[in-house]
Amino acid sequence: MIFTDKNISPKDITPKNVFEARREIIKVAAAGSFGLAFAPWFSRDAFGASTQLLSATPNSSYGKNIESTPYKSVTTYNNFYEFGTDKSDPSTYAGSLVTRPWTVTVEGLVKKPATFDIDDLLKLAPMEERIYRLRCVEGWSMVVPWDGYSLSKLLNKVEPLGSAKFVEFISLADSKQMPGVRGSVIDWPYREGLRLDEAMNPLTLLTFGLYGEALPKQNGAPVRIVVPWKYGFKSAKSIVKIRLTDQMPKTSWNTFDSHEYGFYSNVNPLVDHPRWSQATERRIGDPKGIFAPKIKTEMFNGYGEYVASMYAGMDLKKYY
Ligand SMILES: Nc1nc2c(c(=O)[nH]1)N[C@H]1C(S)=C(S)[C@@H](COP(=O)(O)O)O[C@H]1N2
Ligand SMILES: [Mo]
Repeated sequence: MIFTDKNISPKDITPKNVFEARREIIKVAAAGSFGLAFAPWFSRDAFGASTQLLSATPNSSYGKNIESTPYKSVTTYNNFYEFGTDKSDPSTYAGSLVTRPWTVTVEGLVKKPATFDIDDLLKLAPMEERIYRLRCVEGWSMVVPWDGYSLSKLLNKVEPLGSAKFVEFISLADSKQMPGVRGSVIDWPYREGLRLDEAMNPLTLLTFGLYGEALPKQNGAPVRIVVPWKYGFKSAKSIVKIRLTDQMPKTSWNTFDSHEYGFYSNVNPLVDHPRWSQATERRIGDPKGIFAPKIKTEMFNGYGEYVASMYAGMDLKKYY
């Protein structure tokens, strides 16, 4: 079925319907190719989102039988401190973010450092859609169909040197576009990091979209990282630089308070945040709101079978 903005409104339909309908649109618009497809007749106003559709092949290897969080919640309940600290600030203010032209520089301990134009980066590898849980350190979670490809595909292109041990991610910090950067909540630019093996793990997704369309600005357009077994703050948004290093990078949250935010920050119900428990979580977008049943948080956010071996022998209470 194909519909236009004339006969549908996001308020009338369930997110699942939107998802399925979009799949149909994507199939028609992209006819099996990967990369970007434009459907100019499909108004962005219909869903309050961009018209830039991504043709992504579903990869269900890492997420089965989980209901995605409604699109509206995913795009209106956000953490993106460059646009303010309230959950509604990013969707209210991120409109000022300019996402074209945009480049991502990959540098440091690599054989072939390079700067990629975002539209080339989109086409570097086939786009996949993976339904991942994202667990925020604050105690809420969501389930999102993310569109992208494994970060390893990009890292392999630049050929990491044997001396590279860590990967640093640096977000844009432009106070002209990002009102939050004028304040000093955290140390800008937003910086995150992973060990090289974590960055190369196939689960780590270089992410360009969600629900089959280019990332809304509030979710980190035009490109972000998604690391599903770690607390959400490890998944840096709107990145402009990726740097391979031999030293553990200083990250924004670890610099803010190293007792509260460790470098690893693997989701772990057994290691509490100094100020609150991490044993349970609340799924955002649940129609029962604050009365929704608490969900038990899983070790590695439920991705242990793919990632636990990377931490064999490590004391995860010490390396939180
Ligand atoms: N640049 C940047 N990236 C960021 C953040 C941020 O404030 N700035 N917040 C992080 C946090 S705490 C979370 S939980 C996720 C939220 O992603 P979402 O808004 O797409 O759900 O983004 C992470 N990436
Ligand atoms: Mo978070």
